Amino acid sequence: MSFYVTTPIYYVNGEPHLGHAYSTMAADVLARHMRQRGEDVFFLTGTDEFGEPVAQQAEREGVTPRELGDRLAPRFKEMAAKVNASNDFFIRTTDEGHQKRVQEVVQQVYDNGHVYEGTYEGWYCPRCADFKTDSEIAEGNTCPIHGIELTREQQDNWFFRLSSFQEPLERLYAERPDFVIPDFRRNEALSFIRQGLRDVSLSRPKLKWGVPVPWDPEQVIYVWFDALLNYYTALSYAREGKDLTETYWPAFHLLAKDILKFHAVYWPAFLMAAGLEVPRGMVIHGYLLMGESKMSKSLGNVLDPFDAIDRYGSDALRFYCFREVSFGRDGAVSAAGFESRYETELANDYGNLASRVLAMVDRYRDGTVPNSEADPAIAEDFKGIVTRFSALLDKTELTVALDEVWTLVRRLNRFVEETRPWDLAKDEDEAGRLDQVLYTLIEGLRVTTLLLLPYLPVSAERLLGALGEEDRGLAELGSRGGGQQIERLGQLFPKLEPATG
Ligand code: ME8
Repeated sequence: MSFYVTTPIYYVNGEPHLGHAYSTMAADVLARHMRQRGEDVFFLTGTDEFGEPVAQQAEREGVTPRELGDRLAPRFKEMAAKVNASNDFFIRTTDEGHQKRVQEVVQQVYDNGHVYEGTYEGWYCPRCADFKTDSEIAEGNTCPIHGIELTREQQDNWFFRLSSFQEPLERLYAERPDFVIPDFRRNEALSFIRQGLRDVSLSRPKLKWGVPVPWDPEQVIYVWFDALLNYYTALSYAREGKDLTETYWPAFHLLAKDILKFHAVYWPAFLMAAGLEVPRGMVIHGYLLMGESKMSKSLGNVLDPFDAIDRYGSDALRFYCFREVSFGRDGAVSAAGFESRYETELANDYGNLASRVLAMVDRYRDGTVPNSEADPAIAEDFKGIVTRFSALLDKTELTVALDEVWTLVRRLNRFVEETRPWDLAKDEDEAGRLDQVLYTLIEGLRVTTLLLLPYLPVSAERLLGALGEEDRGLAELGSRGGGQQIERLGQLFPKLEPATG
């Protein structure tokens, strides 16, 4: 089976921040987990470089949009590498291959009779590059997302007959109840559809920074259609001489609530209009907040992903974001909270457990894992964890799945305290019990670490190496016997002096 997962492509109108890193890390957790399950995975991320949001920023900075993109796209690429994303390709919408394919698909939509020429007048937000419907206008005639005043705009351009897809979209939502998850986001999208859909612009006349409309070079394709199409176009040119579309399409999309309408309404309609398969599904996550507001650099106390990773490593940041904020909901993050979870959970709960257990096997059994049976109580707590965990990640429950594993990590810590292997080691008669305890702990560590691998790719690799585990597939407790040689391990998460204070 193949699994194709995408992040939004980020506008090159500012430096990448933790919000962008969050989406990329989330998609990476899914990609890595699916690879462990033996799926043939393709993971895409990239940058959105056309349209008003970029053109206006370039104007403010006194550079061309192309220059702005050339400066910022590499920063987003660096961010992906920095958070240890295992993406298979990085798309830039300025790529030739993307533009060519966009024109082909848009031409197809035109040939299929879903495009006409007309005039549109309405309230417009240039930061969203979006005309707002009545229900999307906030108090004082402002944009609910950006808080800026909307402008009255009239445009003569090409229109996409979105209105004629109302019924097909309602049918899609009825047939595929998990097309948009979580449920409350699905309901939001569905009620937007049910309100009645108006046709939307497919092109822009004034703006020159975009992909030309194939049958009317005076116009450029509206940035949202060009951007959404990245998910489809990338497969056609990501590998030279090879079209991956057949292998991987349709995609599973990951995005935040700000761009729900484009993905859950416009995008499937546009694909239907082009005669292409609609996405496999999409998951909508919330915002990371600093205090009460959406994260932004100007607010200070920003948890900078680059700084945090330089100090604590990418695993720590990945872990913190998914553990702290219930995935799907908005949630606050802070530098202090990050440091505290690093200390209590990564360093103490997990890192100490690993080094203690390895040290005991080294000391009491010369580094060889004893052949034994798992302790029945622990076996009971671990029972079915792979199935439970996989089912949660199938629903992109990144936080609940992580919580499940963490409960087991804590259970193993309690097991050490309860069994006191250091006392058992003093008593010859307890040799069998000590074998069982050590075997159970090693198995527990192996099983939890395999599950944690997508969240903590660097440390999990180190630990699996020390455990002598070569396989990366998920495993239930007790599925491996003893006899293997382990190695001692230093601190997986060394203690650091807090940076805040
Ligand atoms: O909207 N919390 O690009 P964009 C969580 N180019 N996620 C956040 C976030 C926060 N505080 N801030 C940003 C665009 N994000 C278009 C997308 S896709 C075909 C085109 C993440 O640079 C989140 O994924 O404004 C959000 O949807 C995305 O960045 C918006 O990035």
